[in-house]
Amino acid sequence: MSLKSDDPNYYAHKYNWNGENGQSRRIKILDSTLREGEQHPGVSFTIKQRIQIAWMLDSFGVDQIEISPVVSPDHAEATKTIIKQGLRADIVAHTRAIKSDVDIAIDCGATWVATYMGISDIHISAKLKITREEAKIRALEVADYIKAHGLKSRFTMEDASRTDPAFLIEMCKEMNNRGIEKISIPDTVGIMRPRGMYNLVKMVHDNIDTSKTSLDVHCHNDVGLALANALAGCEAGADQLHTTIDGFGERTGIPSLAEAAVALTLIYRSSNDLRLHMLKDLSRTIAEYVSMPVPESKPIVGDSAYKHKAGTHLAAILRNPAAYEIIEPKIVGNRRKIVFGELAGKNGAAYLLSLLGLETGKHEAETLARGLKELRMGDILELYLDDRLERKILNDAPVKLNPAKE
Ligand code: HCA
Ligand code: CU
Repeated sequence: MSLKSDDPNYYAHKYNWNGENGQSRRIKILDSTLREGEQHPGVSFTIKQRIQIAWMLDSFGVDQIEISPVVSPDHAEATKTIIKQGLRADIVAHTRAIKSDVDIAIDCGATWVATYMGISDIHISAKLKITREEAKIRALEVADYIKAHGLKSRFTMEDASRTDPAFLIEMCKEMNNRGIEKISIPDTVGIMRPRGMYNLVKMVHDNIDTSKTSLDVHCHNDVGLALANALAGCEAGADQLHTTIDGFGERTGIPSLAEAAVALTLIYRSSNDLRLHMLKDLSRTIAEYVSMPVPESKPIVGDSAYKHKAGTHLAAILRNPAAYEIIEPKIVGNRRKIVFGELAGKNGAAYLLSLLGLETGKHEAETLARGLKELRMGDILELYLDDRLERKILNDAPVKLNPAKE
């Protein structure tokens, strides 16, 4: 899909697709709110909440939903019930690379199992306390066990970004030969830069038969690069990235579902049928469940994501919000607001006067703008501005606004 030249995002799109055809292949989403998300301090759901979240994620349109049945009997119960719902998304049971864990997943009725094992030297020595060779034997035994049970599976090369490439490739080839459907390449500690993640995923991609085994990327956000890194991994050949609602996860988490979904749809132009208008509700639901407010500045779903404040911005927004918005708030279930205060300027002031049915001449607008500054009270008032009707009031107002002079 290419944008028309009168679209405000047209040139940005050209830079983004320099030399490419502007249509990326479909990138899938695995959402791990129920597994990685619950690893965030303070996050823990009830069985009912887990089921509700799974339904919402499924109707939003993610491809896979990950949950760990091995954490507790309650998690096993939730996994079992969610699998029974017959959702469209695959339900992926996440377990350690241990046969008894896989048995728990099987008991829950899982058809998709993801096992993980740390394969960097530090994980092998400090966590597993075995040798590389023993780690490999253990991983392959579990892979064979999973295949013998006719399950679809993913193997996660935990701490892949800090693993000796020769060993990583050796392990990936073994899994590939066994017909393991997916390999996850995580940046478990969030150490990568986008180009590094690209190189890592490309290396694995070039060394396996991806018609048999596709690649997932799972990137941690320790330095704030998780989504950028995950997208770079997809550019290098991964076809699925991992998210959680609002980015919850171990420490600082992984990419947020909302940011990933909008990046894929709007910026990467990856064809999908995600119901983006559910994003704000998904975020609100989780915030309620965990009793943690969504930070106002959070992209896409935060309350300030579509607030406009500076006078120059207000002047433009009141005529055409595309001047400062790349996607309309209602598309992602959010709402636009304008903030009135000392920064509002005379265009903002004129609009406020028009809403109140007062005179909106140049003089009145300037007086109010000055008054707002002199109050020294910062932001005084916020108003929704989400439909044409409200802007029509402005357009019908007698005062001729001139943004160039603002
Ligand atoms: C963990 C490990 C993991 C696994 C990722 C995956 C990671 O927290 O137990 O299975 O794709 O970050 O490496 O989340
Ligand atoms: Cu993780």
